Amino acid sequence: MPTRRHLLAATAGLLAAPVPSFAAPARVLRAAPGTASLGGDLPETDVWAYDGTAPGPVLRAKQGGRLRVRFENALPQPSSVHWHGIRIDNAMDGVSGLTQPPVAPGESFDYDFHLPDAGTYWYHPHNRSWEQLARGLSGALIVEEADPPQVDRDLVLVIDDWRLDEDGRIDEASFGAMMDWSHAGRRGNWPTVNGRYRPELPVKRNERLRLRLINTANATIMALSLTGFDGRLVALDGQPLAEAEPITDILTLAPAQRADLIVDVTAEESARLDWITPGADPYPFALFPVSGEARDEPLGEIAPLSANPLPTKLALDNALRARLTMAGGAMGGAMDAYIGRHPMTAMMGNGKGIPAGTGRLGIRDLADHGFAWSLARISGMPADPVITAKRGETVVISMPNDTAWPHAMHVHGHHFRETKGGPWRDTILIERGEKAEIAFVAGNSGDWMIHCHMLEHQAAGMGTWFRVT
Ligand SMILES: [Cu+2]
Repeated sequence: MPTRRHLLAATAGLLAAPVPSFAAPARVLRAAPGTASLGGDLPETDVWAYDGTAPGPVLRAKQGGRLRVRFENALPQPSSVHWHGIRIDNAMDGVSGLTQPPVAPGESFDYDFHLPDAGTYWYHPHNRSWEQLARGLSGALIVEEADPPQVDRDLVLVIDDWRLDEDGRIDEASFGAMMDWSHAGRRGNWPTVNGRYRPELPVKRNERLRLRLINTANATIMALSLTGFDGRLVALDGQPLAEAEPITDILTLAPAQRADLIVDVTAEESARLDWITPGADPYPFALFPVSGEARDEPLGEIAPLSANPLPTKLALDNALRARLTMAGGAMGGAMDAYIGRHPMTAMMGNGKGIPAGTGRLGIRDLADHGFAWSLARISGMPADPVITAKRGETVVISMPNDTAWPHAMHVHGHHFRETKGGPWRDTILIERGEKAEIAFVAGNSGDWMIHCHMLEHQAAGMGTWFRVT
């Protein structure tokens, strides 16, 4: 029987020993109702925030290291945190109802995962995402290279659009509106960069910047244009491009997509980031007033970033193949589908009740239950995975978009490329009537979602899952 003296001695010994690194305390990330200054002439807006800010804090970690975060839920709803784009342990993917139970109000969950890839990622809730993101919950996750490119400053630009009512409050009346769910999703009327309407971000002439653009909007496809900068596009969705490419006149970012640019400030007075909409003048998202000079001449050539250790050998000939046809939505013609029977389906739909074990339903019946879209003729999460792959196996998924709307399809835990070539991505925009065929190597074992990142589309049925064994 140990005595009190023994215990004291043992404790003293522990305190004297060096603290092992795995015992380092996790960073706390607390989601709670709060307020935010969204800029312009708005009064403070009631939002839901991580650590009191919307967007949440920029989390930074080193490639090859671990991220340990204790998520505390002080929201009035269950929630969970998804680490978008990270090739992650499945148990840490943060999908409520699939990889973990939702974290109840007042509860917490410890996330602890390895970071294999450098790049620009982000985090957001994966329970009632369509409401929780629209209320302000999202933030940037930056994984730093061991050999970062030479820049003067690294600027994270979280691009969002809020839907506010006439009093400048978050428009709650339209949460769950079928008009959004079956059309383009919830589009906003208050564009912000880093949570502020048209912020002014001072720069110096000939300053070299790394710009990390992240589209955290619920549903808006951002067509962006930069003026007064000269540089290169170096990464998409966190993954370095093989070559540093010229920046196109319009840079399109679908919801959840990211772009890393390395640019030199060439403007004399002010550079800008504009939002381009057809038939309208460019709309300034952010202004970059120039004061002073970083150097006489811009720095030289911009080199590509070092590649991440992705599994890039795609065995297309022996691949496991699946077809996920997108159907439904307004103006999409007739659709019929089975309602999925996975427990998560209940969290996706608008809560009007899911009939158990339903047969095939027409679009009117689907709409009655909060569904408007299907993948492979199922609305919501199927009871069984759509694909079961062995770890290391190449998977090819063909995704024809048979709807009248574009969709931004996101694969969890994996980066993929189109079989016709192109960059590695974790989210791909597929226009109406188009078809994408993507390929990736099945990575970590577990259950992974594939869904539209237009969050109203996901909620209204455009989400499914696959298993890696
Ligand atoms: Cu969609």
